[in-house]
Amino acid sequence: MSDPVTMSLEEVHGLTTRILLGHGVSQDQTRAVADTVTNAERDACKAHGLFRVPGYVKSVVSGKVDAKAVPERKDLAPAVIQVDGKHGFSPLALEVGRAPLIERARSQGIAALAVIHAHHFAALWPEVEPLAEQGLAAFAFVDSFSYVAPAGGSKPLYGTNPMAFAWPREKRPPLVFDQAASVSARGEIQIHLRDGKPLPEGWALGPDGQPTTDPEAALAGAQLPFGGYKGAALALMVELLAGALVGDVFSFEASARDNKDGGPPQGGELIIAIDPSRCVSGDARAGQLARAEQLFAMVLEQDGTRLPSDRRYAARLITPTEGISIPASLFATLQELQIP
Ligand code: NDP
Ligand code: PYC
Repeated sequence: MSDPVTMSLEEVHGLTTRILLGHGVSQDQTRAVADTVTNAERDACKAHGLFRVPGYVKSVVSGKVDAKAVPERKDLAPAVIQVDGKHGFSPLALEVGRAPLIERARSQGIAALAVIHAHHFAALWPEVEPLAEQGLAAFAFVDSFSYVAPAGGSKPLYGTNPMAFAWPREKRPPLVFDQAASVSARGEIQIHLRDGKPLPEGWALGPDGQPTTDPEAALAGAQLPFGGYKGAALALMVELLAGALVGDVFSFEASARDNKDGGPPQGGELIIAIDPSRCVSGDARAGQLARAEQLFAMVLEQDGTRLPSDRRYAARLITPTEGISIPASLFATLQELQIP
C-alpha cells in the first residue's frame, strides 16, 4: 500500500475547485462546495471531505445535479424563508438562506429556513456553527437515502438523517453537536470497506437480516439506528421535518428516484435559529451565556469527558499548518478527475 498523501488546505481547495470547474460546475456552486469540502478536511471530518468529491462529480456527469443551478429565495411567512436549490448542491442554497435567516431570527426571536430541491453530501455542523457565531442557538435536520431499518425491522427505510445543534459562547467557538440518527454515518462504513476493516458490532444487519461486521454486507443490508427505538424515533422526526414539513421527499423516495450514480441524494432540509436574548426578559438576559458556561464546566470537571465539537476545534488548530492526509488511492482518483 502506498503512503498517504499530505496536502495543505489551500491545495485541498484548489484541487476541488479545479475538478468541479473542469466538469462544468458554475463558479458559485464550485466555491460553495470547495469551501465545504475544505472545511471538513480542516476539521478532520474525513467522511465528508475529499472522500465525497468523486460523488459530487458523478452527480454532475450523470446530469442528476444541475451544476449551474442558481438557488431562489422566497419568504413563506414573516419568520419562514424558503430556498429552492433548483437541483444544485446544498452549500450554495444554504449560503443564500443564511443572512435572511439570521436577520429574521433577530427580528422575530425565532425563524426557520426550509431548503428544498438541493443535493446534500456533507456534514451538518456548517449549517449551525455560523448561526451560533452570530449569537443564535440553531438546529439543522436533513434526510438522505433509505439506509436505516426502523426499530425492530431489518430493511432500510430511514436515511442516516443527521441532526445538528449549536449554542453561542462568548470569546470562543460555539458548542456544536452533529450526529447521524444511525449508529454510524454511511460514510464511515464506506471508509471501513475502502480500508479493508471490519465494522464494530452493532452497526448494521446484512441482507439476511442478521447482524454483520462485514462493511460490504452492511452496505447491502440495513444500518441500525443508535439507541434502538430512541434513535429510530429521531430518524423518523428528521424524515418529517426535512421531508413532509418542508415539502420535499422522504429518504425512501429519494432512493426510489435516484439514478444510483453514487452522488448525493436530492431532498429537503430544515434549519431553525433562535435568538436567546428574545426568550428571556429583564435581568435573565445578562447571565444567559454565563449560565451555559457553568454547565459546560461541570461536564468537564469529570474525568473522561469532553464537549461535542472539541475534537473538530482541536483539529482546526493543527491542519492549517500541518496540512491533512488522505490515502494515496483517493489522491490518485482525484488527480484523474482533473480535466486537463
Ligand atoms: P459522530 O458519532 O462521530 O459524532 C457525533 C457528535 O458527537 C459530534 O458532534 C462529536 O463531536 C460528538 N462526540 C463524539 N464523541 C464524543 C465524546 N466522547 N464526548 C462528547 N461528544 C462527542 O458522528 P456521526 O458518525 O453520527 O456523523 C458523522 C458526520 O456525518 C456528521 O457530521 C453528520 O452530519 C454526517 N452525516 C451526514 C449525512 C447527510 O445526509 N448529509 C448523513 C449522516 C451523517 P466532534 O465532532 O468534536 O467529534
Ligand atoms: O454519511 O450517512 C452519510 C451520508 C449520507 C449522505 C451524505 N452522508
